[in-house]
Amino acid sequence: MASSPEPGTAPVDPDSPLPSTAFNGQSFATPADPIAAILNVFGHGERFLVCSHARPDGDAVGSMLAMGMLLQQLGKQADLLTPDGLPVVYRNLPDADSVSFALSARGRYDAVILLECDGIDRAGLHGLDRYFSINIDHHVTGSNWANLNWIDHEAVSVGELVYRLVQASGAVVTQQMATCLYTTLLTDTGGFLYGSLRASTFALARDLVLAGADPVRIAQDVCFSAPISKMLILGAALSNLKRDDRITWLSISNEDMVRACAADEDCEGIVNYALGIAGVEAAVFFRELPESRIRISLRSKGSINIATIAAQFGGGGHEFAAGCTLDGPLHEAVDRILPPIRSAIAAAHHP
Ligand SMILES: [Mn+2]
Repeated sequence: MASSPEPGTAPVDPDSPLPSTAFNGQSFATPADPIAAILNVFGHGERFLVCSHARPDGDAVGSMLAMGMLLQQLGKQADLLTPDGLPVVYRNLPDADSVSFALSARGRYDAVILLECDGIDRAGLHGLDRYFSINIDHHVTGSNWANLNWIDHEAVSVGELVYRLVQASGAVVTQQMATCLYTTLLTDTGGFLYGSLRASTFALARDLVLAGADPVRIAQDVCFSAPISKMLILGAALSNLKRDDRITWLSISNEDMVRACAADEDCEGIVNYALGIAGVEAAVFFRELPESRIRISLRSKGSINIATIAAQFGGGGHEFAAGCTLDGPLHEAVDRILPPIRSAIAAAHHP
């Protein structure tokens, strides 16, 4: 069950076992066969730590849980750790209550597995750099920062990569695992609407349903179980909707968040409402954080690569869905973000 958060920094703790020495000094970087390399590490270790990015989304939660189930089937110990609570819509997932909450990682592990993190800091956990690291990601802005890296931009979710590991390992795709992996597909494609959708995505969805995932039940849990605060914050955002030719943007202030008693997770997906307008090619959602920084979600319908724009501002993501964080105030963040989007759209139309 959830433990209370630990202090932000982990001093050297004499009671804390040493990090693993099993793979120290080895650097696999980008092996030709990353699946075999990862399974090899699994085979040589006993205890693994599984993490994803801070403020976990459906892909983060579903792939962590499925990875934990895989390791358990392989006879390993797997600890799942996140610095943030799970969004309420994912708390019904199988084994969701096995996820621990802390701000630092401690204990003896043979390796830490970081799912969809473009750097070790993205996990929001202190102490991870002590361990042998395995990076599994599908972002175009992903980089080979870990000891062992597996980045596949074509995977629709990191869950898809976990599924391939499960298959290669000979483990059984249980109903619980299928439910978690189907959730990663459903959420990272916005309900099979965008992302790297191809026939293989639907073949994978089919395999997962055959393995016991219930698509209607999962959709109800994930898509139709929002707290009222999410609708209140959506209303506030839509009341600020603005348009300039092919770009739309909307925003919420920290005051809006406080008034609606809204949580971070309530902001998920709001940007898609701005994108869903005829003639619009790119949409931006600006959210003022309590410390007055501005968190920005960027979406493209396909004519421009929005990840390169996010990367200009220190962010990242996918070609058509990305994010970054800028200094406030809000109007200055708007003034910085819109011009490169305008230029990219103009270039796409008059190359
Ligand atoms: Mn993902």
